[in-house]
Amino acid sequence: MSRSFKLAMLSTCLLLATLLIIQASSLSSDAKIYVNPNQLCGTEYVPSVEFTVSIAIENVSQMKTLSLNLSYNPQVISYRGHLLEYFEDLQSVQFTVNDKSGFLFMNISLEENLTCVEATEILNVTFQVLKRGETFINLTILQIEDPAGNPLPYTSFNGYFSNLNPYDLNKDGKIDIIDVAIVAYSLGSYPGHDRWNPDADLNGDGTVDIRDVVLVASYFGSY
Ligand SMILES: [Ca+2]
Ligand SMILES: [Ca+2]
Repeated sequence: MSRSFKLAMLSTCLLLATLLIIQASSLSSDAKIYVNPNQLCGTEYVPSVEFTVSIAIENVSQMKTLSLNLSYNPQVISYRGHLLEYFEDLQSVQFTVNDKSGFLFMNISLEENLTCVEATEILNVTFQVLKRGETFINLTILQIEDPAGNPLPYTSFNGYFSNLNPYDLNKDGKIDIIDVAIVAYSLGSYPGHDRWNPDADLNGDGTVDIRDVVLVASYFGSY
């Protein structure tokens, strides 16, 4: 066997082994459960506005039961309602909301096992905005099992909500003298400078100068 033939054989084997590893890892990948959209940010979410997030699942095989906790900051948003209409044949449902503490708990058992690759919405939750602020919408999966009661591997992802004004630098829900002072403190600074604060560079030009102070001052008194 010539040397070049052996080398060609070796590289072919390596390539095949790599392909097998890639295939094996894609086959064994976890289910993905997440809050959708994962970020909701904007000053248009003023108090009393409602918004809905969904809990979606992808890439799951033979799911029989699912229980989860969704928690949020009840000072910022409030639970308004939920929809669980995707599963017409639920064997059992437990649903508890504690809007005072800021969490909801759901435990469902399906009549027919769920197998899906594409995103499937399980639950929609509607919240109402109470005030300016930010909150994680934390998703904790407590249990996801197949019909035999074996736990299924999964990865979960949280959501985040913020209606804070970008000029509200101390994130207290209003733009006042404190925010102006925060910008003024960084006056003359630039990346690497002792007093550099990227949030104070409101026009994003790489330095904090009088233009940034004028910008924050122009929003004085707003929310
Ligand atoms: Ca402020
Ligand atoms: Ca600037």
